[in-house]
Amino acid sequence: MTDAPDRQGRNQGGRHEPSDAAAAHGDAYPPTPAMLDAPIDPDFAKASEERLRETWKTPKGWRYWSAVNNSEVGTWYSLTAFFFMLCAGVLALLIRVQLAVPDNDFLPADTFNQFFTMHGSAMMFLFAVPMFEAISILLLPAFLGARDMPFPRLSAYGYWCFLIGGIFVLGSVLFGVGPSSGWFMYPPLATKSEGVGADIWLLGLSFIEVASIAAAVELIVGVLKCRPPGMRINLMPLYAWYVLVVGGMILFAFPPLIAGDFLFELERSFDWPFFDPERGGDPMLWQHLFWIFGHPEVYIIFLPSIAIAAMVVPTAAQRPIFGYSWIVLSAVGTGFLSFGLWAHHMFTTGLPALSLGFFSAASEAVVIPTGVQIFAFLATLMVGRVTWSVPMLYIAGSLAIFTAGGLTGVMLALAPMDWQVHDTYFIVAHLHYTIFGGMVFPVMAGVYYFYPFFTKKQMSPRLGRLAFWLAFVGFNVTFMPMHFSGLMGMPRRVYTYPGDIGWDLPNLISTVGAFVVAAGFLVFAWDLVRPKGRQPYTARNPWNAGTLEWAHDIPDQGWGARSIPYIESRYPLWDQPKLVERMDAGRYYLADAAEGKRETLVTTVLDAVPVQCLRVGGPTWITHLAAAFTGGAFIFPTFHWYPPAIVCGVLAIACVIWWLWTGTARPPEKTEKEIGLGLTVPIYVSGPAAPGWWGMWITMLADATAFASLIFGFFYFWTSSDSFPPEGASHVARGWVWAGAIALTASWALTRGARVVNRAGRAGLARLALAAAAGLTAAGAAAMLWSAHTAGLDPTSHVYPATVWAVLVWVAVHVSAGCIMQLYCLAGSLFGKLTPDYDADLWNVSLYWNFMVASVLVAAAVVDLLPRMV
Ligand code: HEM
Ligand SMILES: [Cu+2]
Repeated sequence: MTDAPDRQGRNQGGRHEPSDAAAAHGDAYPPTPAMLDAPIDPDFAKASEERLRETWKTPKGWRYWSAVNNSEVGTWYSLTAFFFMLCAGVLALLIRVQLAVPDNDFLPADTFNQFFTMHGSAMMFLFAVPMFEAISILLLPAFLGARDMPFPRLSAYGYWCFLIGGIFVLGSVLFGVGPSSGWFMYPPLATKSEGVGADIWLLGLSFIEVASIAAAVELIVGVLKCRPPGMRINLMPLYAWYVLVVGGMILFAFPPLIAGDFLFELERSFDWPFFDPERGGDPMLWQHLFWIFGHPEVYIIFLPSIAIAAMVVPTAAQRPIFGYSWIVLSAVGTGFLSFGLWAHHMFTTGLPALSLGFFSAASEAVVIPTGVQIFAFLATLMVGRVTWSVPMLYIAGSLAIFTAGGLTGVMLALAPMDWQVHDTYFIVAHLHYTIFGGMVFPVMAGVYYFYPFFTKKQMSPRLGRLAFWLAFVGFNVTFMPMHFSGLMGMPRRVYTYPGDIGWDLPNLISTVGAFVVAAGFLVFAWDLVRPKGRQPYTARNPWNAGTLEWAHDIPDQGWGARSIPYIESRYPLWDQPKLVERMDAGRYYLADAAEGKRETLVTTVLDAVPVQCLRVGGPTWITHLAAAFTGGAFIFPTFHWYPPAIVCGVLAIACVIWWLWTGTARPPEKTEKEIGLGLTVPIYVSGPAAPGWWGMWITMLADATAFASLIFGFFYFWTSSDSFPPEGASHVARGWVWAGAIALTASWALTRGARVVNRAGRAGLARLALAAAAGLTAAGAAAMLWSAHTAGLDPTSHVYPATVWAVLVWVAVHVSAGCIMQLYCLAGSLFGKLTPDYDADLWNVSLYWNFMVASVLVAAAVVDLLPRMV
């Protein structure tokens, strides 16, 4: 079948690639067996090994915390996410204690509200999504034989943001000021709620979402640009495909929520009435924005676990996965479909019948790609010789639980069923069945499976089985009865209930079950952290897996792979017999660190032909500072302390500038470098071949999605309300809006022009263009804001002026960032960081401005033209 790994058709150069990339290497690429067997000088091999070790060594002592390498950051990240999960789990136990018996007064009502809100929010935002990113940061470079992620300092920054934000959000319940309106924060309950709880939720979680998006960008670029030579896109391990799909989903799912948070916080802090019906607002807009995020979120959580299963299953069956391309297609399909389902969370809000039908059908349809993936796994297991390892046990348990959750999901996707059980414990049962089956058990399987990879030690199979049975039985004892209490009418989010309506028994059983689950997690956690010092190192590839990560060194080395291999198969360890031996001998690429700089290989997107030797950042403290100040900029506004927030914001920007200036796109000491096997590649690349350019593109997709969500809000009000704009409302001053738009368009043209003339060697002209562009940007941003101010638009009076202001403020802030970038390039040109040959910064900044000019024009049209149309 077409699915079999193709071992003949090596890199012929894809159509969309610089197809000459492979040809440019001539006879040197791909490597022939003769080249790979050529003798190497043992002294040189030893010396290069030493240099490599020195370059990649992890700092010792307190400097350890300045590390940025993916193995350190990934470990901290996953342990932190696991810790947050345990905290959220303790809250769940307290909830269950309160609900164990009727009329209980163990927790006061408000505390109970804070606990379930924090339980849900922490599980979703501090555990489920970050856990995927953490595990991926940890594993991805190993899957790809890369030395590190393409932007290691960005991962470190993301981690420190996550830690600060997580402690801040979770800590609020300790002081009794946590959010209490449920994990989806519906207005008007949440807009009107007293205290800082809702602000902590909005700002703290936005901060974490920004970090999540940063990690997603990095993971996507890692998959696209940092694969080993020869690993064409259809030879990638399935996990990498899932990273691509899930990363893409994060890019499109989180920004609507961030846009919603932005509007919500403007309402809470400054009384701009987006969700207040008395002044034209509409609480339903929040529900849409939340669930456009919230439903894909479910799949963002679930697909990575499928990805883990896709790595465990072939190993357990000892044969290649069945239906590779079908699995990839279904994963992509699930990703797309999941964006079309959000309204099934809103079946009871009085949507039109047609929408109900559409969203109901779409919700049923998503079963198909999900089913394809599960059947592909079952088929692989059926034709293979399955070894019942502990990871397989967890996978089997997860399939059973997930299927049960999927079945109740199919029931709920029918609107009439949903009307009956909406907001009851039936939903609580359903959501935990899907989440435990779709995330918790697969992650535990992954931990057992990959533990020998991380630590070179084994977890105990005996404890593993014990933990599994406790968690599995406890889980069903907890959540199965909730189906019945739900059908009996017990609403979710109630802190107590009377004793005479038959809810006591199922609730008591649930509480007992919850403690059994907790016991299972404790056994698991103990097995995870118990000292294993005296245990001997495991074998190198203890499960006899076929994928590249198991070629790792024992004991661990910071360099990841001694040399970066040439890959010809999906299961190189099974199909390329001499691979590991040659990797270890340093026969492949980048076996040396001659200049003592951390380097990894960049390849083309489709065919993985080497195109660049990328220098990546090493240990630093600047990321911690940047994260702390970013945290301040988000955290102070929760308490309405704006001056310190502004100071923190400015300092955060200063840190980021310093970090980019000193650590990225520095002109190298030589243009090209020999990377082994007779191959020479450039060290510095700008434009579409460079990872940084891809990083900018992908970031801007997320940013554009957030902007599109704001515009969606505008259209939503415009179409669903007849007082938008209200009669006799004043509009923005047309002349000023368009003057601003023209200035900003000119600024965009000048930035692009600067790139062209700089390339042509006319640096002076480029500087002039950049200086003029920066001036025009400032003027343009001011003109756009002025257009609303001078027309006397009062954002607190009605949702119409508020929405206009929100769009204009968004644009003004973004172009101001663009102004800083223009000045950054200008300074780069003046101080020799940016030259006609080394102009990556200017490429990235003009790419940013392409997006800016589009949003400026859309904004001008929307605020000026749309409202005057009848
Ligand atoms: C020992 C494990 C767990 C137990 C005993 C548990 C228990 C509960 C209970 C009883 C509720 C309903 C609270 C109420 O409506 O009053 C709830 C809600 C929720 N749980 Fe869990 N849970 C567990 C694990 C998880 C996990 C692993 C996740 C996700 C990764 C999760 C996500 C949620 C969410 C999103 C809600 C909804 C919160 C809200 O209504 O705002 N739970 N949980
Ligand atoms: Cu959904």
